[in-house]
Amino acid sequence: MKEEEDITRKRLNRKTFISFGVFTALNTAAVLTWLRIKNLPPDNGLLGGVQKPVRDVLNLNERIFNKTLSPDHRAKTYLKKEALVNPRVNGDFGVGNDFNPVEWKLSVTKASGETLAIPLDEIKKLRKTEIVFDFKCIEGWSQVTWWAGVKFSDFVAAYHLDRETAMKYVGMATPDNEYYVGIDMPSALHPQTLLCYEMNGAPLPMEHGFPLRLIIPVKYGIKNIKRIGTMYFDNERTPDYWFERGYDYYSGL
Ligand SMILES: Nc1nc2c(c(=O)[nH]1)N[C@H]1C(S)=C(S)[C@@H](COP(=O)(O)O)O[C@H]1N2
Ligand SMILES: [Mo]
Repeated sequence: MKEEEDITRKRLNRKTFISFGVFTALNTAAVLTWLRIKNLPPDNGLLGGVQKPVRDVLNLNERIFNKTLSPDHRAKTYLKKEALVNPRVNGDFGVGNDFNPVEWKLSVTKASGETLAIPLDEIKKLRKTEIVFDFKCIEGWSQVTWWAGVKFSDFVAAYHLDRETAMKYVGMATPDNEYYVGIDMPSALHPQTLLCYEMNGAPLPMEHGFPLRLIIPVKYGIKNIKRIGTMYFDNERTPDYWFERGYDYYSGL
């Protein structure tokens, strides 16, 4: 009995020793690689002030996330009967109960500083567009869903927001400012981008962003802000909730 225990202990010791050795070797390799990258001269020209291996990874990210957007780059569409009847709800920042639907108006800050307050009825009078597409969340799930509203491009045309759309970015925030997105203007003006007030042929449910949300099929779910309260324009990137938490600003598909 005693002898067996001894043998087991020796085996264990040997295993621990090997594991520790491998662990140390891997760590040393990682630290050496890091030191090598850190000590490379950052190039302030082409590489934008970071070392080459770091820039390579950033470039790869950009290639993946920021495909040049052209109006012919369309998200695939589906038939209405393919849409989910009860799509899942994800993300409730700025979509809480402390909200008075009766008082809601879309607030649009113009380039002049003047603010428009547009009721939902007025938005519903504009040409209605529907889309069924595969809504993709960055968490790794997607679902085919059916939405309707006014194209962002029709909306800005109806309200003569040309000085505004000549700027590079549009920002949208929930009425309580808890959630906010920044959208590059080409993506906002894309023909599939909607200011949406209906899901599955019925008014937008509260948890999906009543009364008005953004549906922007060329971007991940994070950019599809629910319950828009305010809209504003800028030549600099407007604030973005998930960008501030490390996600890609464009989050394009
Ligand atoms: N106001 C607001 N809009 C939001 C979010 C949020 O937390 N708050 N989450 C986003 C994320 S991550 C996703 S995937 C979609 C989900 O939309 P759904 O709940 O209608 O399926 O909403 C987006 N818009
Ligand atoms: Mo998401």
